[in-house]
Amino acid sequence: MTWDAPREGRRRAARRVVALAPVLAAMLVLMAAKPGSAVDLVKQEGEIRWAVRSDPLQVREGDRVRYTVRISDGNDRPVDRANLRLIGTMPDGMVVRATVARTTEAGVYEATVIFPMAGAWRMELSARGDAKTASFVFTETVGAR
Ligand SMILES: [Cu+2]
Repeated sequence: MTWDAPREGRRRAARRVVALAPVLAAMLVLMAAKPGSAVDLVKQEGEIRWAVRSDPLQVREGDRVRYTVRISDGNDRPVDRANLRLIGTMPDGMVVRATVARTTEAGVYEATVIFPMAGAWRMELSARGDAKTASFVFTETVGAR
C-alpha cells in the first residue's frame, strides 16, 4: 500500500457514487411521488425508461394538465421520433385522449389533458417507432373542484 492508496480509494468511491447517481435520483423521485400520482414517475419497461411529470403536480378536475414525457433506451440514449399517444380511461367508460408532441429536446414529449371528472384515471402512454412499441401505465388521481 502506498501513501496514495486512501486517496485512490476515495476516488474509486467517488466514481461509484457517480455511477449510482441516476439510480439514487430515480429512487428519491419515486419516494417523493405520492401513491397513485403521476408526479415524477420513473419506470423501466423492457428496454425503455419512462420519466413522466405532470404540471400542476396535484391535478384537479377541469385543470389544464401538461405532461412532460422523457423516454430513453437501454443505453440511456433519448428515444426521438417516436409516435406517442396518451389515453386516459375511467371504470365508468369515460375516455380522454391526447396527442403527445415532440419538443425541441431529444426524447422529450409533451401532452395536455383536461380531466372532465375527479377520480382515479388509468393513463396509458404508448410509443411506436422503428417497428417497436412500448407502453407505460400509471394512475392519475384527479381531485374534485
Ligand atoms: Cu368518469
